[in-house]
Amino acid sequence: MAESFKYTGKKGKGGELHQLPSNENEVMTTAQGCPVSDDQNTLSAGPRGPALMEDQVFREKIFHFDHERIPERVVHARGYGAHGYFETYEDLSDLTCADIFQRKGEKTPVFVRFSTVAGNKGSFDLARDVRGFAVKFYTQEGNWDLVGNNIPVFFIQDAIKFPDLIHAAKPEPDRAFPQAQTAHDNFWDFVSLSPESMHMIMWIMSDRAIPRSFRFMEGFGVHTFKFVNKAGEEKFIKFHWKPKMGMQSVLWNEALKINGADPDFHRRDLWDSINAGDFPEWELGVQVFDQEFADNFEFDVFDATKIIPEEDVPVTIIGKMVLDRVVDNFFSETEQVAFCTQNIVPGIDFTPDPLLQGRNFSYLDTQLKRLGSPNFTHIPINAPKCPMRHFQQDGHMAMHNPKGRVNYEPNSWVTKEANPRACPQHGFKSSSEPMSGDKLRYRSETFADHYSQAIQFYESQTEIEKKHIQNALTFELSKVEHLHIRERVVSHLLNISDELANAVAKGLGFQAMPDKAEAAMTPRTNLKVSDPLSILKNSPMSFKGRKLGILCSDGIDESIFKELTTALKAEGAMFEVIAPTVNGVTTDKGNYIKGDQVIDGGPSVLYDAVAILVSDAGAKKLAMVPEAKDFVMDAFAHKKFVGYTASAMTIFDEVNLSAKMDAGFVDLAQADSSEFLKTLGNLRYWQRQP
Ligand code: HDE
Repeated sequence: MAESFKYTGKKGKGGELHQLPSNENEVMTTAQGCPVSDDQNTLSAGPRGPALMEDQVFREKIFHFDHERIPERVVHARGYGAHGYFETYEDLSDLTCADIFQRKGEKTPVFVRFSTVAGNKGSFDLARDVRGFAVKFYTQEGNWDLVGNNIPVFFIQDAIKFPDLIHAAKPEPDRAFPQAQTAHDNFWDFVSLSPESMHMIMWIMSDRAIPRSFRFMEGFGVHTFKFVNKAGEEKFIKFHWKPKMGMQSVLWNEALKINGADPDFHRRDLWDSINAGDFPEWELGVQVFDQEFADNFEFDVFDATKIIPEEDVPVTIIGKMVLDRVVDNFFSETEQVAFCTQNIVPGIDFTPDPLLQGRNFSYLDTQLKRLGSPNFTHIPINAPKCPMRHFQQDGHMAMHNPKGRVNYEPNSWVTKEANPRACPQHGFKSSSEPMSGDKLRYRSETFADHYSQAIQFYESQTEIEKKHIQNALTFELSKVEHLHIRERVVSHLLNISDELANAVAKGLGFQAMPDKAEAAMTPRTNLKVSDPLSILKNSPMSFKGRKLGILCSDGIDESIFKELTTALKAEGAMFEVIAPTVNGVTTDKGNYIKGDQVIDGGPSVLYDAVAILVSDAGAKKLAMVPEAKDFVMDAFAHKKFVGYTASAMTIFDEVNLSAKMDAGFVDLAQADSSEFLKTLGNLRYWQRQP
């Protein structure tokens, strides 16, 4: 900004300026660059007269504001993004010629957007829902978008059913509720009439659908893709993201309460951890298999309602992704980022999976609607970071057009600008596949097995996780008004597990069990249990990256507080001080500890575990505060570990917990902090049954 534009601090004619005069401020301008003298008072005819049309500053400001919104995404509207990099572990040139996988140790910039599916942009983070896990790799041979989810299968097998699925899942059209949840008639009506969704139903009724954080969830490319090497040799690929810190989910009752206490729980978690320098990491793994495996596998590898168990084809880790930078501006980056499944690069290719084929149309199409111009690739977050040379031109908001006289091909000009030419050696080539068949609307018979992998998923869970699936189904169906829909769902469950069907039928108070749904193919009951399908069988055993809520009062034991918080920091864990006032508390040594939350602002559902560090006098006061009592009772009910000192017993007495104290309660005056942290690594005291 030129020196002459420095703010002068003079009063505008119409009234007071709201900015403090300062030589530091740059002069505000209109979007056309014209310096503005007063942007708080409209030009008017006299101090109390009507506004004047002439006021171009007013008109420009309001005009722009009126046009601030763009259509939210038709699905995955609520999301949160971050920047980072992908590091290639090994040269994979024997498998693929994708440039990103050629050089060990190379780092490629990425942008990631996590999302929920059904809720609108302003909905809450802990909806029971699939999470989108979309990664844009800015490779040296173009942008590669791996637009995946945190669940490796999908509801439907053919993209033409997608509008029906989403209509059924979103709020019902007459009443416009419920928001961000599938617990209503239309959803369960649709899925119970689409048995292909039963495997996915097991996943979304499991704890995968209520992750503790984006940082603690897996991601999947879902479809089978292809890797192609320089020699044109192909392998089939399934992509997996494995969180370095392991998986973790919340309990359903916690989710309900978190949504009230902090609807931004997941986005805040990502923002906070990146800003704290605790950068989330995932490793990228691939399952690699060939045509022979595909021909002999029990299911069709192009059917997106099926997984390939890791026991059959192990996941080979090929690199890692680190998210190390939050966005500068949510709208410019997270909202405007445009993922397209069609964005692949030489060395990666599609397969005929009918869901993937349909997606390749939908994503490009939807970006035009959302971003308003075919030039959405000119928006910095979408622009490749490698050179681009083509003859596409003009259109709304074109930021760069081909230079010079030539904008067509073939041409015989020899200028540099006229030179981009398709290159058979280096350009993207679709892998060649023989095709034949009649033009018809097919659903392949190889897609007909709808229950076998649902059984495998259910049987692979621990008893605790099975119970959660039973409870989730009971909860969801209890919100369904029509008995015949509830019954139809249970009739499918009978094909998956009698135990599950009985538990849900009992939970719903059924008088009689419906008949088993007719299966297009007899379900296989011989699929082996697969441990990677369970979250709890793969627990991280560490408190790193997790958060302890420390409920404090004035007069607390400073040495215990210091020892505990030093150990937490050393572990790479976070903590917050929850105090009677946000100003904080004074310790027994007269020192001051800053508060992070007041008691009703920091309920225990926001933390992975809690500590109650109070003085005798503090405990007496807190025992009378309903929110402090909820803090302790919820922590207990949610099977959290509770660190405490003797004074806390006054609060435990008040909420009738003293007699129920179990090994999940750790006396911090007895155990040292490293022992407590080791215990916290178990994340929950599952043995505590209600
Ligand atoms: Fe999407 N999906 N989808 N989807 N999807 C969109 O594209 C669609 C599917 C996924 O953070 C939309 O830009 C169809 C599977 C993610 O910006 C839209 C079908 C998987 C995101 C669309 C599917 C996904 C989207 C809406 C059935 C996991 C958010 C806005 C064939 C592998 C990306 C947009 C972001 C978004 C269409 C099914 C993942 C309309 C037609 C399967 C993570 O184009």
